[in-house]
Amino acid sequence: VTSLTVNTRVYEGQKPGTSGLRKAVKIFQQEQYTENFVQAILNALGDQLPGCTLVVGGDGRFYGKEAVMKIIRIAAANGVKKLIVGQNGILSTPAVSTIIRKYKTQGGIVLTASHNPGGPNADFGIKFNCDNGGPAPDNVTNKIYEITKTLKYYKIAPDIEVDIDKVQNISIEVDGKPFTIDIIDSVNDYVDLMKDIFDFVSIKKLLQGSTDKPAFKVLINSMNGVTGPYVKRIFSTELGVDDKCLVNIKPLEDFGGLHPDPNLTYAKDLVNAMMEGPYDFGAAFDGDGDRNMILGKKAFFVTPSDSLAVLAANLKLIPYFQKTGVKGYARSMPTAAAVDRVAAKTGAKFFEVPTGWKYFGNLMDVGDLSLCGEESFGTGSDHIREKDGIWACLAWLNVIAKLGTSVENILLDHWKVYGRNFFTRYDYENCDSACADKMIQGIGALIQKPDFIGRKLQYEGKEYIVKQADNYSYTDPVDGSKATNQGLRILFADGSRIIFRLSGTGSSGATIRMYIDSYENDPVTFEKDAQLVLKPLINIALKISELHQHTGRDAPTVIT
Ligand code: VG1
Ligand code: CO
Repeated sequence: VTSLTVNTRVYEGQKPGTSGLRKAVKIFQQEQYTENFVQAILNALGDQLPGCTLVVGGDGRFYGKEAVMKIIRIAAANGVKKLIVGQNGILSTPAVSTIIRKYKTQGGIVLTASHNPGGPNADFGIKFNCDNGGPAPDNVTNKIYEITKTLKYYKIAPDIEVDIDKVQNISIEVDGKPFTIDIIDSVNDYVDLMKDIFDFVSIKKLLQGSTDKPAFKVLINSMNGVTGPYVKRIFSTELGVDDKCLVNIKPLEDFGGLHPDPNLTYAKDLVNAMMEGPYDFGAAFDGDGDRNMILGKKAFFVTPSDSLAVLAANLKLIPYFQKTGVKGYARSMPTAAAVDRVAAKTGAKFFEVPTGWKYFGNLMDVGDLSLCGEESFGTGSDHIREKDGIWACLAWLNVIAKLGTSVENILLDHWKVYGRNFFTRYDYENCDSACADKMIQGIGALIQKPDFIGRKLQYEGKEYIVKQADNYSYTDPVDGSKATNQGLRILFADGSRIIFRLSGTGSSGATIRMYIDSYENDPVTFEKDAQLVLKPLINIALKISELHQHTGRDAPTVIT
């Protein structure tokens, strides 16, 4: 086949956010909109583009297959040598990272808006991952964005037809040069990696039970997202779990109307089933499979920040880390500081980075970081360069198999040793952008006042003394790159924190995130409700931010 060069017009606003370009499907469907962004990604590859290999796949949401076909035709016309494409266009985000690393490709294109709803009236997204398997860092996404602002044409080979629902290897000639499309099974490489990392024999024993131990009952919910086929293969085929305990495991283009974000609000189904049912362990994953929520018996909730700390403290129970050793731990800035205490106690290296998985990559690449996480239900390790929902679930099961005790007891034991970081996040979704900006400016001005440091903030008899307040910025210790404007922080003398930032993953309006973190080491508090313990700080945060006055909101959309 031969390729064409097609004149195009510039679309504004093709600026990737925290994790790729996310917009309404309708926006991506505009003539040449998707083509432009894909061409910009390829142009940003520069010298690496001719003859390169890229991975392509996504979370199965609406418009995904169409986007895959566009990418195939555009990549072919741009001198890409080979594309590795997930069957049906399906690859979870962790699977893309796995495949990029395993086959040493120059990168991958992930078609997902992650936890955002899908369908013709919801969201779509395109994300580029680099040759280390991780989300493109700021310098790359900035370059892509700059290119979109002046793009004049894209190249395409419109006559390429291929059935991406069939595993097959196709070689054709494009403008006289060889071009290969390798449609692969979506789950094989990922499952192989998991079996290398974890002790499947012990996990299977735990889940099946034995003569002296009843089976440990799990309930896994894929929220109609991409993890379905992975869950089916790992939990049913490999570990022998009854299919009845694996729910919503068929990927649907609109996620069956669900908001595929595994938290207490949007994964209410799982929470209810855990409350009522006989299950010892529950897990849910987001649309593209990189997030996880872990619940114990009777829906005992493990906060992501605690999940990270518990895994950190028990990492050596997992075969992979017995081999590689534990190099260091990290968390994103708003994540509660529970893992910090594990790092301090074990003497491991510790890092705090801005929100977004791309900031962990360099530390992993130089061998300083083994395990990291975010409060937003993201947990992962240096086995790949993305957070990994199924990995986190298996890590928990591996730890439970070795400790031989319940999720709740693991947490209680952990708090006894380290104390407990109470944490909550309030999300105010879809606020008016101008109002949200004004609120952030207001807080920014307040915390800059010279007398703000040392100020005593009170609520119902509880008093917090401001120790430090700033707009968080980060310098990458590996390449020296700087990220500024990463969230407003108020740090108190007792270690408690209030943080405000605006989301970078929404597709309309502004989402305000308010994060509250407070440490307690008195065992009588450990089993208390976080909302109660944090009430004074929550109210202080609402008051000083004037959130209600700015947004008109009385209550958050989601509390986690
Ligand atoms: C959110 C989370 C962040 C996460 C990002 C991508 O970003 O807060 O921790 O890395 O989503 O997750 P923001 O900018 O909206 O706060 V995923 O699973 O949507 O790729
Ligand atoms: Co995700």
